[in-house]
Amino acid sequence: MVFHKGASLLTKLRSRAVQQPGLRNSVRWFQVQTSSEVDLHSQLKELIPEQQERLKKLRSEHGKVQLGNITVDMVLGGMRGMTGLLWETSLLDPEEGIRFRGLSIPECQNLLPAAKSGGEPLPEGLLWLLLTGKVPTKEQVDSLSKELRNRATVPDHVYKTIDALPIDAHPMTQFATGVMALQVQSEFQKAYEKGIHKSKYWEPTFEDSLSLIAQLPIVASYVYRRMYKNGQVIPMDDSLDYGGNFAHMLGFDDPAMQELMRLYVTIHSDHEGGNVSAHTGHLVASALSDPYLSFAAALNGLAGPLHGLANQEVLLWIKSVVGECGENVSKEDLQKYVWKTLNSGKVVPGFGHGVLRKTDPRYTCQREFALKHLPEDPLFKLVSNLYEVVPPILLELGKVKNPWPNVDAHSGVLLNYYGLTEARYYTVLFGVSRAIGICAQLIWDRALGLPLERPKSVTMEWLEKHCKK
Ligand code: NMX
Ligand code: MLT
Repeated sequence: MVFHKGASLLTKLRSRAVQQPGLRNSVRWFQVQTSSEVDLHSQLKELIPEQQERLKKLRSEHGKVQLGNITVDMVLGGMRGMTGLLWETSLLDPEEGIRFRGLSIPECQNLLPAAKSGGEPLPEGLLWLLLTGKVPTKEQVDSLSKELRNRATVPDHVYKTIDALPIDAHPMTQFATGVMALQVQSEFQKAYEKGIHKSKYWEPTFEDSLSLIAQLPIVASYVYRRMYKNGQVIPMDDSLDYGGNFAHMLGFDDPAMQELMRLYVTIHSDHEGGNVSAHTGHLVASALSDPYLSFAAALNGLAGPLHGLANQEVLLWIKSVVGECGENVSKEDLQKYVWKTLNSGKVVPGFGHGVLRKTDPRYTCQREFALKHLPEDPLFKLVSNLYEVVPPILLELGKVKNPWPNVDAHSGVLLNYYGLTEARYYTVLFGVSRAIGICAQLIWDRALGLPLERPKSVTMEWLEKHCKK
């Protein structure tokens, strides 16, 4: 049975695209599959030559067009606002939030195939969309689910490598170590050692990427079960899709938790190219490091508290609020707690963003999920109160560019509600999800022959002299 909720939305989008040329560009890639005959690999093979031509034309016709000025502030300020990367799979608008190949999160929820009627999108469908720019049919998604299950065998040495770490090593350390151990199976590395022609790089990159994506939930759930469930591992269920299986292997069989996992993986998958994890993956891969090496590097960036670890920090912070003020904390006491955090030189986790200037739509869709499934949960109510209390305080500080909540402000209370209470583990879930975006772009990096990334750096002395001229 095919669950395509979005037929009418699709018609609306198409007619809007015809009326508005700007929108037409943003949905340039957007198509719905009409046939399920071709597999993902064959589709990519078909798409690559036309995209290579497109890039060639862009370069030859517009290579010298300026995209803005680089200021000293940008160089000293973490390159904020500096356009410097090509990233095809998604684009972030500061006001609207993320679009995956032109589709917003609500559009993905409407258009991508689901496990059940009216349900959350299947992450495999998003992977297909990111790779091809086309909304897949349910049959195509099912066949990709099956392919991922077929690739989901983790070599024994990976478990042994993880087991060599202390049991209380941070879950992200255990997870990234597991990914490094997976690297020994890299097809790209083998092909490179044999002297593969550069025009073929994308093929072993595709192989490695799919195997990596397939095996990550197994490694991740191994870490979880090792740390928190006495090492009792749960095998994969062949009747389940990617997100459902991940929840199952972690030990959660509530259908609502499986739906949450599908949504979670989908919305955390990609956030254009400049965020720390995506950028790191892209940078490392630009040296022709294989997908395992590149993704392990990305994970190490994700493990930082200003990036992916913020989801852990948020739940720990919320629990510290409850510890000090109780579950039914008043807004006045919440305000005091926020000020106490700020006055002790810490950030309020889950608020602010390097690009976004409005509430993150990934926060909004998690809020909608909570309103539907857990409206009475005390921690959800606390998160809702924080939405009112924190932004005015951050604005009062006078330096915060975006006082609104980001994706991490909400994810923890949803997971906690379904029993996944171990906050230190949360960034691993983000990591499994982020592989989908990073690997999809990485395949295109190789297909388009993108070069080694090597920006110029300067010293303070150089800047001082330059500015005096
Ligand atoms: N709480 C307190 N101070 C903040 C916050 C916050 N939530 N957000 C920004 N600021 C401060 C920031 O530390 C900086 O202070 P200073 O000049 O003293 O160094 C000042 O405001 C200006 O920063 P912005 O330009 O607004 O933000 P920037 O682009 O540098 O950083 C974040 C973006 C996301 C790192 C920052 O907002 C932050 O630290 N947020 C809390 C951590 C968080 O939620 N991270 C997750 C981001 C999403 N993700 O998943 O990766
Ligand atoms: C992400 O999802 O990567 C974060 O929101 C951080 C970012 O986009 O910079």
